Order: sequence, then C-alpha cells, then structure tokens
Amino acid sequence: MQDLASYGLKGFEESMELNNQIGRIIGVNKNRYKVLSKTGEVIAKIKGSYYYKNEDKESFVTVGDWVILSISENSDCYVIEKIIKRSSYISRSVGEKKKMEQLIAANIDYVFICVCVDNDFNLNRIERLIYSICKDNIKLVIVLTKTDLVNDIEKYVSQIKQRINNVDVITLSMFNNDYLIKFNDYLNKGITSVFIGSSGVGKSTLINALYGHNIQKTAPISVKSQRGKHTTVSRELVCSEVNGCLIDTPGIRNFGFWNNDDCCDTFENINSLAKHCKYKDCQHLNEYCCALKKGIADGVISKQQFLNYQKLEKERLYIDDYKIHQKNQKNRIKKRELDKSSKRK
Ligand SMILES: Nc1nc2c(ncn2[C@@H]2O[C@H](COP(=O)(O)OP(=O)(O)OP(=O)(O)O)[C@@H](O)[C@H]2O)c(=O)[nH]1
Ligand SMILES: [Mg+2]
Ligand SMILES: [Zn+2]
Repeated sequence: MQDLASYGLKGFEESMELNNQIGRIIGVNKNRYKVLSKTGEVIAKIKGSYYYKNEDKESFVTVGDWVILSISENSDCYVIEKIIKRSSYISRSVGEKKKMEQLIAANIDYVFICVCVDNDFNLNRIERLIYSICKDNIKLVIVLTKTDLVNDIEKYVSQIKQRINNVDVITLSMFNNDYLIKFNDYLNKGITSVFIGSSGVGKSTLINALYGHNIQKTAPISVKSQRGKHTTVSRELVCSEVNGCLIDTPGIRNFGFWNNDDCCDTFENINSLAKHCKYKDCQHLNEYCCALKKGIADGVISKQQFLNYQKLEKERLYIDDYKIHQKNQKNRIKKRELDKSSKRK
C-alpha cells in the first residue's frame, strides 16, 4: 500500500464511488498516464467523453495532477474520470501562429529555476521566467548550478539580487558535499517541487541526489555547442521520504508567457515609478515628463530591465488579446452549431 500523504495528498474529502480510487499523475506519455494510486503504479487513459470535449488535449492532464480513477473489474485498463481542482500549476505558451497553453506541472509548492553559471546565465531570461511563472501559491527559488566552474559566484548572486526583488538564491556544485543541506529549508515530506531550466544545467543530476538514487538519466553537455543534449524527454515525478515529490522536466530555454497572478511583483519598481509619469497613458517612449525615462537617466532603474519589461508587457498584452479572440471564436462556432441544430428541428 502506498502512503499518498507522502505523495502530497492533503485533506481530500470528496466522496467517491465504490470502484473508484484517487491517484497522482507521475508521468505522461502522449495520451497514456502513469498514475500512482494507493495500490501502486498503474497506466491510465482519460475517459473518452472527457477527452473529446476538450480541444487542447496535450495540455489537459499534467504531471502532479490528482485524479479520480475508475477501475473496471473485467479490464486491466484504468480510466481517469475526473481531475481534482488544482491548488496551483505552471504553464507556458507554445506554438508559433496558433498559441496554446502547455501545462508543465500541477499542485506544486516550489519551482526551482535552475541556471548554470556558464553561458546559460542571462538576467533577462531569469526575469522572464519569474514573471511568467509567479503564482499566488508557489514559491520561486533560483538555483545557480555548477559553481565549480567559476571563482566569483557572489558576482552572479548580487546581479540577481540587484535586479530581482525578494527572491531566494541557492548556489551549488555537485562536487561540494554541502549542496543537499541547502534544500533543507524548502523540501520536506509531502512537499512538491518542480525543477526547470535549460538543457544540461544539471536538473536531473540534482534530482537524483535529492532522491537518493540515480533514477533520472543524465548526460554531459555537447562539446561542440556547449549546450545540453535534451537528455530528459518527458516530465516525471519521483517521491522521496525526506525531500518530498520532485518533478524533473525536459530542458526549456525559451519560456513563452501565458499567464501569471496579480501577486506578481517582478516589475514592482517600474510599475510604481510609472505612476509618476505626467500622462496616465504614457507609453514611456518620448512623452513629456516620463518618470521612467527620468528613472533610467538617474540610474534608479536599469535600462536593460526597462527594455525587458517593455518586451514582456507587449507579449502579455498580445497573449491577453489572443485569449479573448480565441474565446470569441469558440463562442461563435458554438452558436453557429446551435443555430444549425435548432433549424434542423
Ligand atoms: N561541473 C559540473 N558539472 C555538473 C554539475 N552538475 C551536473 N553536472 C553535469 O552536467 C551535465 C548535464 O547534467 P544533467 O543533469 O543531465 O542536466 P539536465 O539539466 O537534466 O539536462 P536535460 O535533461 O537535457 O534538460 C552532466 O554531465 C552532469 O554530470 C556540477 O555541479 N558541476
Ligand atoms: Mg535532465
Ligand atoms: Zn512614462
């Protein structure tokens, strides 16, 4: 029997039918899901009617989801009947023309943003990740990996602290024995964490160490490109008694914005300064008495941060418009179908 509390199950009190069970998605492979239920690991599919009603099939169920499974007595296939309301989740946008939300992980407490101190280190990208991920119920922590490759790690930490508000930074090298202790303040039984970052930064190596066994494949980075080889190809959740549930993800370098919560204060300094612009609708371009332009000239905010802010705000507005457009389009199609069927009657 599996102890689902150590897999992060908290106070679930919904009544279930006799032949149903609760389980957590621990792996996704196309439309088959690896689920951990109290009797062990099983493979399940989503209930047909549920599946066909939803258009964004790939983003439908994700690692970390809690689900209700039905167990048929005369077949060995388990069916996902329902997804239990998520306490939190992170997602990104994928696709070029037709944008879609891709869920990355659900019911998580921590996101560890892993950044390697070599050519992976880029403040704009770290800021983008934070801005795109920040959510009410999730704590974000930056993990600077492979510190053995540089002599002046504090330089990297202070650059982050200068640019990003209120963020914890962990620095570590797998060649230094103290790195596991650095997670003591965060990880515990029943806590769920997801590790994201570019390929080759050492996510799987770290997860193996926190888990206590080599469960995730790792590989050296390519000598030619100095980048990772995308060794991890799917998202997977493993559970350790001491460090809770750990979700490994494939390397993601570009993280497209989809949504964040109002709690997001990534650009708090810029937003509060912008309130002092003379014009309410100031675009911070060449307007008279623009507080942001003055802020840059006076060195109160950095030009790089301002440019990154503009880029991300543009992307956010585009995605917001896109979502409204998509919703209207769906409503129009629905209405047309309803009209057609009422004419037939
Ligand atoms: N120098 C150094 N190398 C490390 C450290 N941690 C991991 N590595 C090496 O970095 C390489 C890539 O590590 P992985 O754990 O596979 O990286 P990953 O982030 O999981 O990569 P993907 O699965 O492709 O996303 C491996 O050869 C590791 O041995 C470290 O602290 N220092
Ligand atoms: Mg990996
Ligand atoms: Zn302005």
